[in-house]
Amino acid sequence: MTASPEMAVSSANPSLDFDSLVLLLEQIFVRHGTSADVARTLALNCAGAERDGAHSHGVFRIPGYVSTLKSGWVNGQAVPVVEDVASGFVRVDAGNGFAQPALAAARALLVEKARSAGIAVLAIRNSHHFAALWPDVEPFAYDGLVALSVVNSMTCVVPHGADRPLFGTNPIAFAAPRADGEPIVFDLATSAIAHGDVQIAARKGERLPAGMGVDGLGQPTQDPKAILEGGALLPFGGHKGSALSMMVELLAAALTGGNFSFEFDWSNHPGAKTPWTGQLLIVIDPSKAAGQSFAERSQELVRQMHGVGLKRLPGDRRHQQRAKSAEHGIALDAQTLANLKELAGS
Ligand code: NDP
Ligand code: PYC
Repeated sequence: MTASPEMAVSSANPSLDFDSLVLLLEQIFVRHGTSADVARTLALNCAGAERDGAHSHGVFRIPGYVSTLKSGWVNGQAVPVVEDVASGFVRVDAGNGFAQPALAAARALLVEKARSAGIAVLAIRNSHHFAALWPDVEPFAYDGLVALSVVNSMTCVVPHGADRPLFGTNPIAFAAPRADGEPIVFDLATSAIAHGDVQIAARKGERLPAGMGVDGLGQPTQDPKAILEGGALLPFGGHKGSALSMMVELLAAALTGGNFSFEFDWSNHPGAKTPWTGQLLIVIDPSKAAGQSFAERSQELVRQMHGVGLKRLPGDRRHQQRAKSAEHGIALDAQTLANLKELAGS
């Protein structure tokens, strides 16, 4: 990485190439107390989200990472401890650090096990996940593997039929290879809307669509501020999304040894924003399956979906945005860029 952020910026219409944005974000993380390895992993994740237009988990999150590190809530220097516990099971204690470095530390062992046993589980605990989930699964599909991941977050979602929040926004991400084209990837919160998107709507002064959340009195509201200030979110799809959110709590917390979304208390750490929970990944080697290659079968499914009129697959928007960012740079508004540089001390 040789580019300096300044060199890549045009002040009239600021945009950065990917490497320059990664470098700038690494500087911010290191300046606020992470190790160089953790900084690199988080910077790649966050810059990748911004590049792909996944704005709710791109540079918008940087002030939250910084205030969390300053609060002492998370250990930015943590070194994950990887345990090989069974032929198809790997455990990682993230040491109150971030989940992505824990995944990076266990990845080679996880892939080795998935390729030999056909399937392998990675259970990460004592970890903080403040990012989009697709970056955790998509690389497996580029390697010809199928991957599923779940992570729980912080209490802000009312289970269907309940009257107070308990679940987190609890996303599920899935990635599968296909023969011609980008892997099939989806990544969705099990809440009707991600907490990050509620914050973005509140900042922009926009109202939300109906059915996303309730105010502090439990009444339906389309005002994002009412949801953020004492209100709560609803699961997507009523009882169905609620069941999936419950499953995420079980897999990401109960199965890993991590906290449920309601189990941690960050009130003594003002500025803390990163949920201290757990994450589960399941990786399958589809070459063990019967019949035609999995990638050919998934290509056939896509072909049939397009044949019945489907224009957009999950992931298509991100990949289109990724191509645009490669051509024109990653667009940032001038104030955002100035704020990032200030945080980087540059
Ligand atoms: P969206 O509702 O924006 O998108 C969900 C999925 O559906 C994406 O894969 C998206 O693909 C796809 N999609 C959206 N619209 C269409 C369409 N019209 N046709 C076909 N596919 C479509 O995501 P969410 O708001 O639910 O989640 C946003 C992010 O927040 C996720 O990355 C999630 O991981 C993250 N998150 C993280 C949490 C954490 O604890 N770390 C907690 C909660 C959320 P595409 O990307 O191509 O648009
Ligand atoms: O957007 O819901 C969210 C979220 C929670 C934790 C990180 N992102």
